Amino acid sequence: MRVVRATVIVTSPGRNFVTLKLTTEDGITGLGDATVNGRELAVAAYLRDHVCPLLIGMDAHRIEHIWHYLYRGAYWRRGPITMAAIAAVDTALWDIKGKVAGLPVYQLLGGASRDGITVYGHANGETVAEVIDQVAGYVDRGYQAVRVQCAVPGVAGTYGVAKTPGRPYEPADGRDRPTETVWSTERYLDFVPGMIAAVRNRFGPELRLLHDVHHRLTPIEAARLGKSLEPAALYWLEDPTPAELQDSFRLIRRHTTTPIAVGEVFNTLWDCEQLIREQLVDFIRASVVHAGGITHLRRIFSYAELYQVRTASHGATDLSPVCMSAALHLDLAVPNFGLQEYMPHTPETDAVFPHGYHFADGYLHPSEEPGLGVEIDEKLAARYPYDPAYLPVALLADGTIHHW
Ligand code: CS2
Ligand code: MG
Repeated sequence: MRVVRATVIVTSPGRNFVTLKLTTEDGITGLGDATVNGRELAVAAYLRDHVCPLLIGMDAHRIEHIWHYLYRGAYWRRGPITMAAIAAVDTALWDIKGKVAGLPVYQLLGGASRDGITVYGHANGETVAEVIDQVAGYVDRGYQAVRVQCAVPGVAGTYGVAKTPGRPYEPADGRDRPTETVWSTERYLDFVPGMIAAVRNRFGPELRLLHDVHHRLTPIEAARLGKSLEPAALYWLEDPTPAELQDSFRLIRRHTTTPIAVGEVFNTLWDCEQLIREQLVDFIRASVVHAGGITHLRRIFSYAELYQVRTASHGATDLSPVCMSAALHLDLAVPNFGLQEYMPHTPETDAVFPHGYHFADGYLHPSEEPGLGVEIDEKLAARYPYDPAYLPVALLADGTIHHW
């Protein structure tokens, strides 16, 4: 079953998405997400110029072989751009295989290990009272887990807090260059434990509470934060410190039992091999689109299973409904599923990517359609041309560029 067409679709229904569409000789199509927030056109070019021409004539059934052709065969391995491109090809091939088999992809991965996917929502606000209101809204809608972020007093433009209440705090909004925000570790560390304690006191012990640091702390600062949050029994503390140096998580571990989640910027197993093997983290947040597709993410999750590390795939709005759909099929099948992030897309995005996954009673359920159960309305997509946008940068008061 040969691939006869490979097209890259760039569309911006409220934010930018890059999608690969593969077509086989018998007219079956498959979709893959290739979006890298703020660097979208780099992946589009990598796909169009270097990958799509190679796919024409290949047997669409040989998913594992094609994955290695693009990875081992390329000399230049890893990195977000390469791995997002490989991910898109891989995801589209699983979609095609499901359609050919007449089965949803999770059935090809071993079938359902659970009845639904537990997801967490995003509560964020300018004040603790606003955050508490938002958490209450999620609890009312049946959510069992909520991430809490609050504007830090005196830190203008705290990342993770929506400018328009109820809208995603994303998309990236720096049109010509990144917006500049100011970061203060001192104010942040002073404020966050009290904010989270207030939410915990209001909602009791059962609700799973999460908090994302976005890599802003040094290892010892992260250790201090983890320790101070122990009474609040967080479900996880996310990205407490940049993870290039995997050893730094040993230092955090030495000081706190607060569970740690990392990995939304990881691209392969090699980015987290030590973190998992030494049990330095509790949740692995790698995603289908940024970690080489279903094939490679499944490998990461299987490795994590050996060490009792659970899955927690990234699911922000810069990952398209194609990626969300693929994540849900994998989440349903793997034995060590932990929690799935779920930030609903805007109605404009949902219209461009009609999909069958749906939320009910605190769980997301993948589509039962053959394949991934998501399509792209190309006519509608064409009405939303690429719109340049950058994520913000954070600076210290003296102008030093701080970590993302
Ligand atoms: C965040 C994301 O969802 C998360 O946990 O860290 O909002 C992240 O900042 C964006 O996806 C960046 O592209
Ligand atoms: Mg995060």
